[in-house]
Order: sequence, then structure tokens, then C-alpha cells
Amino acid sequence: MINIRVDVVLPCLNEAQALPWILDRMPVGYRAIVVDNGSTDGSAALARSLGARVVHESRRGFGAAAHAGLLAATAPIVAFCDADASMDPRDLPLVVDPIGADEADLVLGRRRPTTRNAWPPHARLANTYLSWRLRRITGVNIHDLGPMRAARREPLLALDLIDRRSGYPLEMFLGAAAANWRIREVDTGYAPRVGRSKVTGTVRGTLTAIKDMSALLRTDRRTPAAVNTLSIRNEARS
Ligand SMILES: Nc1nc2c(ncn2[C@@H]2O[C@H](COP(=O)(O)OP(=O)(O)OP(=O)(O)O)[C@@H](O)[C@H]2O)c(=O)[nH]1
Ligand SMILES: [Mg+2]
Repeated sequence: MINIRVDVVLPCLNEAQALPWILDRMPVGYRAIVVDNGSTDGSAALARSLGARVVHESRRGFGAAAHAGLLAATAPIVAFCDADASMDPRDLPLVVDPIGADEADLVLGRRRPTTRNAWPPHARLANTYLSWRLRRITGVNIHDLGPMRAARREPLLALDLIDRRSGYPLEMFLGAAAANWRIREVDTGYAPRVGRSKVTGTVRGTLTAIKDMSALLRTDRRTPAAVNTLSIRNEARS
């Protein structure tokens, strides 16, 4: 029996086309937790048939799915990876190993495009600007708020993340920085997604992401008042 060292949370909204490739590329000792966010393309049944653990989250939103995966995880280390084949699970040890070696508390994969059209120019620009702001706010030297990442499960739960939409990865980073975690960035590959684009490739998705992230940056999440504001905002959305 393989010892599961890492649970890999894969938020999934209609990613049946990408799942076989992703699940086939999980490193040994890494367990896939596919969080089905109300897919209508058979993603959940497919993931189960391919041996993944499947968790259901009915509330829409990237953060809702990612957090449901974190709550379902039991391994000491939890990693996150998009389920659209834009990221290669074989890169996961790059973010996990520094955590296992106790050299970092949060490791983020900086997306390095593997082809010219992997990352639309507007999304790259927005991300460059966001990273610049984050360097100024936190002093952490990051260049991308990459969704492939890893941390220890228990401290991550203790961050008490509240955002349930596209601000979740940002809130995790801000919470980790506020708690003085050792945050490290490593290069990871980024390929064109398989299947229809939902966020970055669409104007609506990009605007929603900018709105969610701007709201977080306006609030200082370290103060109780900010946490209350965030929680009220999230309630209003559901
Ligand atoms: N957009 C979106 N993605 C979700 C949701 N729930 C789970 N996901 C998954 O979260 C991951 C990231 O979403 P993506 O749609 O790839 O977002 P993105 O990479 O910014 O943009 P595109 O790849 O262009 O769609 C994917 O694996 C989605 O299937 C949700 O409610 N909305
Ligand atoms: Mg994607």
C-alpha cells in the first residue's frame, strides 16, 4: 500500500476532457481529490472511474471548490492544481518538496508558458500588476499568484480563509504573509487549457476575478473588521 503524503485538490467544473491526462500524471504518494462543482459533463463519474476521490461542492466558485477539497483532505501536505490540463501534475513535487523539507510554509508555482498562446496577454498584464502590488504590500518577492501551490494542511486550515470565489488564492497568500510564513516561488509550466475557457479567456471571468481580488486588497484582512466585511460580502453572494 502506498503511503499518501500529499492530497492534491483539483477544483473541477466541467473538465471531463482534461481529467484522464491529469489523473494519469499524479506522482506516487499523491492522492487526487477532485472537487466537483456541479459539473454537467460527467466529470465526477469519470474521475471516480479513474480512481480519484470525488468530493461534491454545490456552491459555485473557485474558492468554494478549493476549500471543500482542503476540508476533505487528510494528508499532512495539501497541494492545489487546476483541473484543466494547463498545469502538469508531474510539476507538483516542485511546490511540495520545499514544504516536506521544512524549507518553506507556502510554495507557489510561477506560471511559465510552454507555448506562446498559453496565457492571454490581458491576463498576463493583470497578473504582473497584481504581483507588483503584492510585492509592495507584503515585501514577499513573488511574480505570479499561481494556482499550483502547496502548504501543510493544519496551518492552512488555521488561516481561516473566507473568500469562496476567485479571491481565494489571493486571500491565502495575504494570510500566509500576515502570519510571517516562509513563502517561496518556483517555476512551473503553463500550457493552453483543454476544454472551453471559463475565467481568464473570457472578459466576464476576468472582470469577476479583478473585482474579487480588488475587494481583498482594499481590506486589511488582519483586522477583525476586515474579516467581518469579507464574511458579509461572501454571504451576500451565496
Ligand atoms: N471558473 C470556475 N472554475 C471552477 C469553479 N469551480 C471549480 N473550478 C475549477 O477551477 C479551476 C480553475 O478555473 P479555470 O476555469 O481554469 O480558470 P482560469 O485558469 O483562470 O481560466 P481558463 O483556464 O481560461 O478558464 C479549473 O479546474 C475549474 O474547473 C467555478 O465555480 N468557476
Ligand atoms: Mg485554467
